[in-house]
Amino acid sequence: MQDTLTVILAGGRGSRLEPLTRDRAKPAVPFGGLYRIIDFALSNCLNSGMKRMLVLTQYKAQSLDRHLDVAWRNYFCRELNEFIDVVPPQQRIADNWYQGTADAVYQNIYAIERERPEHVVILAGDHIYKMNYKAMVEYHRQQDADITVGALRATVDEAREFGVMQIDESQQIIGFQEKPANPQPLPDDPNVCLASMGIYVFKARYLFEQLCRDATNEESRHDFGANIIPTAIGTHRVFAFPFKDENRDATGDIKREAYWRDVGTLDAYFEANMDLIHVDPQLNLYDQAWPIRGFQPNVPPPKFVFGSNNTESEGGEPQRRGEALDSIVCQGAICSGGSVRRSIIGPEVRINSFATVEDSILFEGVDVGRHAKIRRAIIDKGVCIPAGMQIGYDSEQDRQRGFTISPGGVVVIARGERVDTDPV
Ligand code: ADQ
Ligand code: ADP
Repeated sequence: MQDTLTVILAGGRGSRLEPLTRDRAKPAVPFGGLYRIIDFALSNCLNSGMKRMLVLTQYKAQSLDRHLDVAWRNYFCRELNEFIDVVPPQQRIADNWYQGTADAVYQNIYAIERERPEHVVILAGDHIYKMNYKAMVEYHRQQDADITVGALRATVDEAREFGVMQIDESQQIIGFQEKPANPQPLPDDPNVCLASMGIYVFKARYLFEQLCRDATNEESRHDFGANIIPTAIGTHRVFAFPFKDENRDATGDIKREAYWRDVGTLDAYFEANMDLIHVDPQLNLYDQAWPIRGFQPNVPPPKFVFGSNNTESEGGEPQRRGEALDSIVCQGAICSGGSVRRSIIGPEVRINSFATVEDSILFEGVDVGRHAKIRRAIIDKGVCIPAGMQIGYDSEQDRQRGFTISPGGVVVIARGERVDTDPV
């Protein structure tokens, strides 16, 4: 893969994930306790032997930047021509903010050309899936393709949010519409379309030519899905590569249903996290054959204690027990006399005596006070929940407190939000 350079688009705003994206880009949003969303694309790269990477950031990049630094830098050895370089917006050839995904790559064309790649892999940094990109690059070479587009099956409803393509019997793409109002289904199934995953392999020379041409086209939105791909259909060799899932079950077999998630909304994000705590989750994080790497903070192991200073009289209260069931609990967390069910507990969280946490996601450093009760909530980094407070039990009250409530009824408390004790 030495002649291949990978460009990861990590500038997406993720506005539908607000308030989790208030201070960070979507790829930097924590996932599954230990990970950030971008860790899936990066782990796929590492597992595929792709170790020459540019990460293009734009929107609120500091959190992402720090994460890449602490979690990823050490996997790359510059002396072996391996690197993960974060390219912040100020080093670019024009002053303006990126206009679209193709513009983001065009503005970094010198950084890409400098590496003299034969092929450029362009990935999105905000999807959760396991995939071997090496197979896609090999396919691209075999087909002598100018562009290869990652493709997955989507329902006609879902397809309105995607690029939709039509292929011939040799998998050459003969039609491509970006986010069509009436997606064209596959000939053999009226309910299913072939959707673009927004990941591409380009012949480098062809990419450079197209980006330069597109940059001077005033009609263009400078976007891969809207402009670059449709323009190439019919005149160049553009092929679809069917998504090849690397997600295995506990016995090591590839799962029957392919796993790929956008987690673009709070409810989709919540459900994808909750899947992880099922006995047999759709996404297997424990498969050594395709490891997903994240940031392992150097803090002590998680600890569960009955509750210190256990002298207070708590008449009529159930016994305090520090326990977690059907949950993921990260390093540095202490569950001291509180009870956790079906939840994801991030690093260095504190659950204090008599507190209960159910069906929730607690990010790093959240502190849950004594007797607090939390249900169906996502609580961002460092938020302190005062003693006795109930969250997720009365949505009107939660709204009045200034919390976000998703359409599916999940309460979301933003990073840095001060949660005051309710007035009596
Ligand atoms: P969208 O989902 O609309 O469509 P888009 O918003 O263009 O995706 O973002 C693609 C990727 O680029 C994301 O990873 C995002 O974070 C990143 N990004 C967006 N703007 C950026 C910028 N200015 N700078 C850096 N990074 C940026 C695309 C395709 C569809 C395809 C779907 C699949 O256009 O054809 O079906 O992805 O999700
Ligand atoms: P976020 O709210 O997304 O966690 P941060 O910038 O606080 O944003 O953290 C991003 C990443 O940087 C995380 O992996 C975090 O552990 C790490 N990090 C946070 N603070 C520091 C620090 N002082 N030094 C080094 N790394 C840090």
